[in-house]
Amino acid sequence: MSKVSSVYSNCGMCSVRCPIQVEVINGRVTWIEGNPYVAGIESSLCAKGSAGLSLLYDFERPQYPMIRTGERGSGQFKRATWDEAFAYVAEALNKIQSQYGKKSVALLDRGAGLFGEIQRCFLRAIGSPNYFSHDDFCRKNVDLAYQSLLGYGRPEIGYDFANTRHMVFYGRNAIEALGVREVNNIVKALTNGAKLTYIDVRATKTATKATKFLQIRPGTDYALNLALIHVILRENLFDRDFVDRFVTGLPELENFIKPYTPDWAEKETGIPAYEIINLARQLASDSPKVILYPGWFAARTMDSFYFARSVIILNALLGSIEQKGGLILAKTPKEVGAKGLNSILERIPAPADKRVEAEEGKGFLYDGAGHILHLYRAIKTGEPYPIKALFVVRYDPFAGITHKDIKEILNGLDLLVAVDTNYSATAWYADVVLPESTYLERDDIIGLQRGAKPTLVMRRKAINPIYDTKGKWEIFTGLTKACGAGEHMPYETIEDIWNYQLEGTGIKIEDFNKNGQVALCKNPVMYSRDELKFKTPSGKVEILSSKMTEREVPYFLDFQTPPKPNIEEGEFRLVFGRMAVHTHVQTHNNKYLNEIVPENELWINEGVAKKLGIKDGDTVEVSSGDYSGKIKAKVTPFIHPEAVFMYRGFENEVPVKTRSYGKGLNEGRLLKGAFEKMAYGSHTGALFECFVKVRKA
Ligand SMILES: Nc1nc2c(c(=O)[nH]1)N[C@H]1C(S)=C(S)[C@@H](COP(=O)(O)OP(=O)(O)OC[C@H]3O[C@@H](n4cnc5c(=O)[nH]c(N)nc54)[C@H](O)[C@@H]3O)O[C@H]1N2
Ligand SMILES: Nc1nc2c(c(=O)[nH]1)N[C@H]1C(S)=C(S)[C@@H](COP(=O)(O)OP(=O)(O)OC[C@H]3O[C@@H](n4cnc5c(=O)[nH]c(N)nc54)[C@H](O)[C@@H]3O)O[C@H]1N2
Ligand code: SF4
Ligand SMILES: [Mo]
Repeated sequence: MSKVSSVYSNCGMCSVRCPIQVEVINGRVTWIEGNPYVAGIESSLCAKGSAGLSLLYDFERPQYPMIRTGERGSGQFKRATWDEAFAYVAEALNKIQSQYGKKSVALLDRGAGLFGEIQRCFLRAIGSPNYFSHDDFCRKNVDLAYQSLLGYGRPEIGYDFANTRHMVFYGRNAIEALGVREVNNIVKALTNGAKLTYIDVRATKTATKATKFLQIRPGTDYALNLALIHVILRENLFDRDFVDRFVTGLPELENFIKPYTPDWAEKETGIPAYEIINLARQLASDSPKVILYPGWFAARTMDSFYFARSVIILNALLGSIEQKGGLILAKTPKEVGAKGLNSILERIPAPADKRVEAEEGKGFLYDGAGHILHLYRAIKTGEPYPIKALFVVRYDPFAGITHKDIKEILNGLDLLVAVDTNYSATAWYADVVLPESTYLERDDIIGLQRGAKPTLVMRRKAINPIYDTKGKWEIFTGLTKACGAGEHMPYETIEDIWNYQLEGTGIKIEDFNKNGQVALCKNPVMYSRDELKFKTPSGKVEILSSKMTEREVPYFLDFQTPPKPNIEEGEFRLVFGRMAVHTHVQTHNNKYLNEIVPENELWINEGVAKKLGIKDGDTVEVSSGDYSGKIKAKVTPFIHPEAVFMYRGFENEVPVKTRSYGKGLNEGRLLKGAFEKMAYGSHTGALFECFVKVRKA
């Protein structure tokens, strides 16, 4: 008789974490599909989610803890037991912290997300405040913009695509850079007759679904928005009731926006003035059921923080906040009448020291997780104080900026520890590799999914680990104990953690058996305008943000025309993005996904390519001054002449990942100077500000 079971869990193939149902037969995972009980998923998964099986059964991933024996990056490691690895790390940390202080240890995380509190506990338990997340290269501008205007962070904002009338996406290539539920809702809206205005430098898959595609000059989205605000204010198209009740700073905005007319914006963006005026009028007539989407990845240009603010201001002017078919604010457990989880982090005393960037004066915003570029600078220069040990968790900094920069930075460390499920380039360079079990082989702490209906989610293992790997909770409790701080994480089993988290909530571990989730209220909670209050000090949408006042950040930024690449000389702005079948840098060696797309191409405008003698399918050389590589050209009319584009994350350089080794070209290695570019007001990265040269190879 076969033993068959179904486990409800969460996908781990990208950071969206779609709910899944996993089928296990005789201890082997045989099938993964979307959790059929969750609306908007209805059993569907994307290609990456379905390919989870070939991550699980891949032998080209780290199978046991390893300690480096050769040069950094040589790939020479010795196998260690977990106890040996923990003891090795603890001893090194002890030495570093005695010499440089407790704060000289940092942890760089892909992001706290649903299940990420556990690694923060370790850092806090050993007394360091230096927690950093990848957000500076991803969504931080959107997050800080929301915080500055509404007092809510980005994870607390939902978008009611299913019920909207008009969506505006700025390079938010949602059909390809996807989350299953979001795509399903967007498609539902389009089927119901909603409009989608899509703005990008190239015609993406999302552009092909759009009602209107507006091709924009690279780096000028902020100019477009200034003109949209201009028209909406000049023509009185805004939602007066919402603005009167909830928006402060309108006269200052009106004054600032005066010179930014549609005719002016046409010259900057290449989008005709009449299109801008039409869009503003359409949005007004579709309002309040409109969503101007500030996107996800907004670490693009130097003005990205102000761009993100302009998108949120547009939503506020159109009254689409806390509105069906618009933006929805997350409710805390308390707001829906429930008790939330107990925090395993908050029970540990916070360190007295300040994070590196908190010592760097004012002029930029910061919040819960530190700024990566400040961290890198501290490691490199020892200012404002030295960082000598770095834990990298579920993140691959090697894959983001140039080798020259990242090596220079990481070589400043006495200890580099990677916690990864794969051989990332950073793990390959690390002193100690602590292999985490894949999401199908591990339990995680309970997470709170925020929204109008806050919901607790549990990730449970479908099978026991195949190799000598551990879950994150085991790795970080183990490390904490080895460092002599075990009293802060007194857990022996995952149930100890779950029970602590659930204590006093009235919810039990068994309550997750039914479908992996427990909602904290029956129906989504939304506020009427009479009940609505924002989380800013004034309770309003603050265009003149208190947070910015306090941090001495200007409220407005004048638009600066981006530099023009010398196209005739084969110079272009390098832009890049995600593809539907891959996740950043982590899936290119996956047996199934590698088979579907093994390498990338370089999109280049047809007219320009002709002048440079480049034909479709030719091999071209792309160079930045620090690095050059070869890639196949995709010659197309569907990209702006000033930009070249490639899909992200190819050209794996870790030889033991044999399927993807050396295939394609990595955009990160070409980002010369990106390390020095800090966006205005937010100090995030500005990854689309680098130019490259292209010529026929
Ligand atoms: N050059 C360049 N830099 C970028 C971007 C870009 O497009 N180009 N994009 C930016 C954005 S938006 C983002 S979100 C980041 C993405 O940051 P990346 O570092 O590119 O992210 P991923 O490929 O998602 O994953 C990083 C590592 O996490 C590991 N991993 C996956 N699952 C697990 C797990 O369950 N446990 C553990 N411990 N490790 C796991 C993977 O194997 C991988 O090595 O990069 C940012 N930086
Ligand atoms: N399949 C898949 N889905 C993912 C991910 C993944 O790795 N794989 N990662 C997830 C993560 S972490 C993130 S952050 C999101 C990212 O989601 P998105 O931001 O939607 O994704 P990208 O592919 O980075 O899109 C960048 C787009 O910006 C365009 N662009 C370049 N310059 C400009 C410009 O000046 N103006 C405008 N308007 N557009 C421009 C590019 O042509 C490209 O289409 O995707 C998420 N979803
Ligand atoms: S979008 Fe795809 S890869 Fe990401 S969590 Fe959902 S199913 Fe998994
Ligand atoms: Mo991201």
